[in-house]
Amino acid sequence: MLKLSQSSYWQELQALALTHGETHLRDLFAEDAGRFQNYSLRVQNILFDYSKNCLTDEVMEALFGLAGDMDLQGAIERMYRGAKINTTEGRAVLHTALRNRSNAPVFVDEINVMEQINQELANMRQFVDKVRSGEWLGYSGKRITDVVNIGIGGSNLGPKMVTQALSAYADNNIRVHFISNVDGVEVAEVLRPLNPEQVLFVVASKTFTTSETMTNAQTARNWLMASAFDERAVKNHFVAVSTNVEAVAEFGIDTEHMFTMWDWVGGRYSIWSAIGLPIALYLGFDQFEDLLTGAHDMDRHFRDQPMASNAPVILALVGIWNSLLHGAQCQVILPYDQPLKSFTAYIQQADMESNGKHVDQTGNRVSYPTAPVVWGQLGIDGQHAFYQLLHQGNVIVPADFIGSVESSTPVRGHHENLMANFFAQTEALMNGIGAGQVREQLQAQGLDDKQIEDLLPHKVHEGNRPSNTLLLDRVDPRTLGALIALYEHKIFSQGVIWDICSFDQWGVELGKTLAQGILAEINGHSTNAHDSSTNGLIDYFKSQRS
Ligand code: G6Q
Repeated sequence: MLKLSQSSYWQELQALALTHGETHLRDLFAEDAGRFQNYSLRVQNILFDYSKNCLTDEVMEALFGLAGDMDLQGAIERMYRGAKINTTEGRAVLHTALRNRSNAPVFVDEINVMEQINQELANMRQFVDKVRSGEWLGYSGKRITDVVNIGIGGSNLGPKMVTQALSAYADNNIRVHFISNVDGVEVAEVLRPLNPEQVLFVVASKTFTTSETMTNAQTARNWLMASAFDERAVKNHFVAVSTNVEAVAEFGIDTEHMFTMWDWVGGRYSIWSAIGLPIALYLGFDQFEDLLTGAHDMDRHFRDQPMASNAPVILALVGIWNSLLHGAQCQVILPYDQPLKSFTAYIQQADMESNGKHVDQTGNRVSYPTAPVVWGQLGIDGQHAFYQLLHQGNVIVPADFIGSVESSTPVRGHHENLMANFFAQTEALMNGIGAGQVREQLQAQGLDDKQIEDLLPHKVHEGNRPSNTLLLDRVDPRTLGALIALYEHKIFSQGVIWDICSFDQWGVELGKTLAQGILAEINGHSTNAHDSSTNGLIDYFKSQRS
């Protein structure tokens, strides 16, 4: 396989980026009445419009050529077939198998993992049905009303995002809560209003060593004991999701009440495993399966569609093109759908933890930007905050706009208002407002020539700011599954093209290790083993505590 810099398409794209430096999106739309049709496609209840990016057929051809040179198709096959593509950890990467509704065998080290996956799904269903039907009881014989997930990062963001996104599909049988922060404020806030007799804790940690999660789990256990005064109550109120049987048993959770995952499930891709248990408890297992089905539909699309009609591949290539053309190192994700309020945070982890790497697969420093800084929040709130920079700032930030044709909770007049803003923003970013138009507006307001010339540069919007639009039929389990998988495969495709290992996270591990050492110093003797700033800060913190 070629190195990226050896690909003639990569060189061609760099040349095209120079040629297109002056091209305005407005002109591309004026030249081609079919631009929307040509640069949009519909996949699994999602309309994907990428026409508001400064692309031409020539650029697209070169991008597809680049993906070919980097053997994207081969890499897709290797992932789906269970090859150990997480090279620095020697692991397969099989979130696609977790939602493989076709049940076609997938082998890792000659073992068909579909058997283990199906067994675990069956365990989950049985447990979920017991809890939701009221058969599973708390220590005092009362049914479970509240599930509290204790986990962080990949063991928190997904279940939290999905349960928020699909709350319209919940039957209020069970409420869900999330504790991730080791800041005691969170555990106190979540637990204070709850009744320990009716709470089920899901301690979610692949390693079962993450200090934030273990600290919170221990506090939750103490909280339960303060009510139950009986160690046996742990059995009724704690289940675990982990790969670490010994640590789960040591914590005191009955390993019969442990759900497993495997080393080929990365934390940020684990929502499809038993890490998704809070989703299933909240919505019921059938709806969790719909989520899996939606993702599987997207998996089939990604594996089978030619590049020219392959949504995740195109989304990835558009991102790469924008980083070349505009030097864009940011990507803003703007949902116009209240249920998707945590979607950006979820994709932020998936993207930045996967592709935030500066060396290629062989360990050499790369000469091109890799993962962008992914940020954003609900678009409608952002409009009244940071959109100023998107429209007129001195930096180009490619934007993904995500909205729905139907609201999951229709309230008369609201959705139309929301979506009017949605369409207006992508148009404004693309078109801008030229000097001529601004001058006319100011003249119509009766300003004199001097006033107009003074104001003009401030009111001109250059436009030509790229965006993608993803218009869902509605946020439902199946469509949400497909949307998440779309982004997962985008991230994968970019990682392959940038020739980086997308599935390790050594930067996360570093923080975990360092904090452990410092915690010992906070609780015991300072070692002064750090730089003067870190030593000084630790000493100051200790000396100022009452
Ligand atoms: C995800 C990351 C990270 C991880 C958390 C929690 O890909 O590795 O976000 O999920 O650090 O780890 P545990 O599940 O092991 O507690």
